[in-house]
Amino acid sequence: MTIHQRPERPGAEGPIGSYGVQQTQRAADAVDLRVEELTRLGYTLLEAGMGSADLERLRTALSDVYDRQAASTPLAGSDDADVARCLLAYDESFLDLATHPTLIEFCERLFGDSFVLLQQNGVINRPGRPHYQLRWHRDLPFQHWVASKPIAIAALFCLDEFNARTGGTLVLPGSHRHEAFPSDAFVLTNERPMTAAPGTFIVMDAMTFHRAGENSSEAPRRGVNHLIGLPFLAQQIDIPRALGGRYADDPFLGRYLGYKWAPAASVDDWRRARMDRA
Ligand SMILES: O=C(O)CCC(=O)C(=O)O
Repeated sequence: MTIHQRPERPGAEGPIGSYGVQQTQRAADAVDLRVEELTRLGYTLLEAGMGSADLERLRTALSDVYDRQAASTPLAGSDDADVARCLLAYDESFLDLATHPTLIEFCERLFGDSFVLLQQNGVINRPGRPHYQLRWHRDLPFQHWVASKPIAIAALFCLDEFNARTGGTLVLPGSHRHEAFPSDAFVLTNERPMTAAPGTFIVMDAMTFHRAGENSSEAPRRGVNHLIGLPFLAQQIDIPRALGGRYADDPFLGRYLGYKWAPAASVDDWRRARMDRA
């Protein structure tokens, strides 16, 4: 995306009338427009174009992973109830989702070559059930500062229909640009419920305040959230370790899954890796 110096002549830019405008952001294609929405509003939508059989496979896989995790650490009644973590370490279909070409193209446009998967969580929003994610938060929680450029995004993949009845995500537009959480009156006036079909990524700047909506439908509303950011940010769960070294040698996955950014084991290792690259 480029900032374009606007010519003085009025009307030279086409149908959008303006005056006194000397700089204009250019969106050369649909991906640029999505990036612009993300940076200005704090959120955008990406269609993954996934078929119903693939969506159903992912729903079943999410349920299986959650049951396996709940069997090893009881989750009912805890803050982590109805959250399944590090899905791709349990089922390869979630690695396919985390590397979906539409999502990766968007990340490349936004971040350039270097970005890392920091978390991949399944979120099960059940009807009438409390959920930790029903409260407003940033996906980089406890942070009260703003960056001039996005440093991380949340890409929440909708496995079910997201709308006001099913407990679709609510966002506060522009909140990634302000340090403090807004007033109650601002929240009540400006919260925006996301409507999205299954197979859509709801992409937010990780500093945009958001929450899951209350699910008043009869069925669970499921999603898979991906936190993806610049490599100076730390993974919540050590993904290379959870994968047992798998994909480390793949040029893209070695970076995206975090192998490349792990702290060097020693000064010698760090120097050797640097020399190998030169
Ligand atoms: O499920 C949702 O609508 C929001 C999920 C969420 O807030 C999160 O995973 O951080």
